[in-house]
Amino acid sequence: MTTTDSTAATPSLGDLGWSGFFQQQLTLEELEICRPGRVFAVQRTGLTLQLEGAELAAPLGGRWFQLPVEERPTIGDWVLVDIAKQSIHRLLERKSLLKRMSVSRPGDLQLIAANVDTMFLVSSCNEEFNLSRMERYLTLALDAGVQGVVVLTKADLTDESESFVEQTRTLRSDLVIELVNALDSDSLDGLRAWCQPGHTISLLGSSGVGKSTLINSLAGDLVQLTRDIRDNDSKGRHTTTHRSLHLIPGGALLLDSPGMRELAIADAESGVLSLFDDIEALARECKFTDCAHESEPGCRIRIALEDGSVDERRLENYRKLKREEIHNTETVAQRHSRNRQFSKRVKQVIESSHKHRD
Ligand SMILES: Nc1nc2c(ncn2[C@@H]2O[C@H](COP(=O)(O)OP(=O)(O)OP(=O)(O)O)[C@@H](O)[C@H]2O)c(=O)[nH]1
Ligand SMILES: [Mg+2]
Ligand SMILES: [Zn+2]
Repeated sequence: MTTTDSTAATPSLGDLGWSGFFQQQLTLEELEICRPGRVFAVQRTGLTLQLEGAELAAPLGGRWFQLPVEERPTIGDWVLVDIAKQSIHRLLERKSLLKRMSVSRPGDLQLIAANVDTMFLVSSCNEEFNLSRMERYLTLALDAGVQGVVVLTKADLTDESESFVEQTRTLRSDLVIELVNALDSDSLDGLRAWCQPGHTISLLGSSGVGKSTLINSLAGDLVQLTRDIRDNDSKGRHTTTHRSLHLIPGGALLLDSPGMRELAIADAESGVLSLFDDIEALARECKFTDCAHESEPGCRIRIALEDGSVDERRLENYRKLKREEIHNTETVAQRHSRNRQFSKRVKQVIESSHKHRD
């Protein structure tokens, strides 16, 4: 483990997002032997931790990789560092967790970020804009108890920016929407209101929408590489390749991530239920028990569709997300139960080998 003392102004634990929620998890013994550190970057076999007054490169030993994905540290997590042993003592309970189904490991979860307060869901006012995709991100945020804010970038490149705002508003009437030019710092005052000291904000969205550009403009500095301006709208190339956390002047912690191609929601039942609470309420009002709310004449949802109070695209996406959520919740539960059985079996084998030795 290597420690580098920060020469710049040293952030306090509070500046890094520490609060009573984490403090009260420490035992008396841990208070003596450990120091808290926040995960600022995750490498293949180690973590970059920010401690009060020091940065630390901490290796992740093999035992961590035997744990289920959810129990391994991810970016934004708080861990306790055993100072004498110079190793990670344990992971602290999270205030929030953003996760999705893994693209590379089917059936497995992938953690996006931990202890996030606000999600900036970044989308641009051009052909990238997609309401059904935005609903996926909002489901994720609602499920994790994270405040979602929609940031519409590239307002300077279209005459129709208000129409993008209006369309976004159909997702939920109480949605916070910010229309910006990510390159123009003056247009970001609405976003600055969210950038409170110690507040963690995860910027998520497709590649090329301007996440890193926003971070640079909010930080007032070039902290992240952005796509070459001449290459503004090319698809399929990711400029940001690793997740990283940035403490910006003014106090917030901004989390940059590579653009996501696919966002398959995981076991996010409460997220789906709250994003589509109006449709759920209509389903409960439907006079038919056992109604699939598809084509039955007199069905409450069908009536709402016909009188225009429910939008067809939105209803279709609700159905799709609900099916996906039910399927993935089962997959995740099955995997958990397999893991538990496996751990039990390993324990039994170890115990019986000890018995034979005794
Ligand atoms: N005119 C204009 N250009 C923008 C705006 N936002 C981003 N850009 C440009 O769009 C390109 C992509 O921006 P990035 O910040 O690299 O996008 P990103 O979301 O970080 O992309 P990945 O790192 O690949 O996920 C850059 O050339 C930016 O200068 C905007 O609001 N207006
Ligand atoms: Mg980027
Ligand atoms: Zn019905």
